[in-house]
Amino acid sequence: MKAVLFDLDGIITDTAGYHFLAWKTLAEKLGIEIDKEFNEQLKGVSRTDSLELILKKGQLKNEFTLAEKEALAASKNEEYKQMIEQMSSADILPGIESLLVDLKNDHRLLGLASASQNGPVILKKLGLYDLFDTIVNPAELSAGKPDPEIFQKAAEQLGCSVSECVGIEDAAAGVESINRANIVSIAVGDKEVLSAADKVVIATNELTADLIKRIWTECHE
Ligand code: G16
Ligand code: MG
Repeated sequence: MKAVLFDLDGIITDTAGYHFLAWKTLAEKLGIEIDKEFNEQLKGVSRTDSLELILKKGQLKNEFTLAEKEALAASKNEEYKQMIEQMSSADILPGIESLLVDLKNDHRLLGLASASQNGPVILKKLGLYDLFDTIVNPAELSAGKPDPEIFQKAAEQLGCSVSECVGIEDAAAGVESINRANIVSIAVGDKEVLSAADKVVIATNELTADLIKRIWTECHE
């Protein structure tokens, strides 16, 4: 195992709550109501695709031009950026900082495979930016998760083959993306929702360098 590829939201930090509040503000302005249950569909989904899902929910899918949709997505992002402004290392999910340090000390490469264009800013706020060897720019992808492209690209940017990597995700679409890239997948969350993963743990503090290496080895035996 040469590299570990991380999702951001739900694995390194919990930005889902901020995304939800920012989308809710926008949706309300459009007369659309969204709740936490609907928000589950937006996890791991790109900004543009999230807006499409919200407009579809309000039956407003064909009511806006491309330019108007871009303006709506930009206004959500402005609100979101204000919310993440106060993030700090206190917002790192349990066990993640020591995991990243352990993996680095063990000479493993670390990659970020997040759909978020705010990924680099958030890693800097958390004080984790320097630990990462590469960050995929989601704006350069032709397709988002569940397409395998983002995880394939992360491996490629690190100079690794997919068989040398493990991918870590909290969303079903993300696990599908890892699996379709032929990368060993570890998921954090609900065992039923994430059953497609090679291994599911309940919380981030269960992720250790030893566990990740063991799962990779088992999958390559
Ligand atoms: C995250 C979130 C999604 C969000 C997406 C794009 O994905 O889970 O809800 O829509 O990033 O974020 P932004 O608007 O900041 O570009 P991930 O892949 O980190 O779980
Ligand atoms: Mg996620």
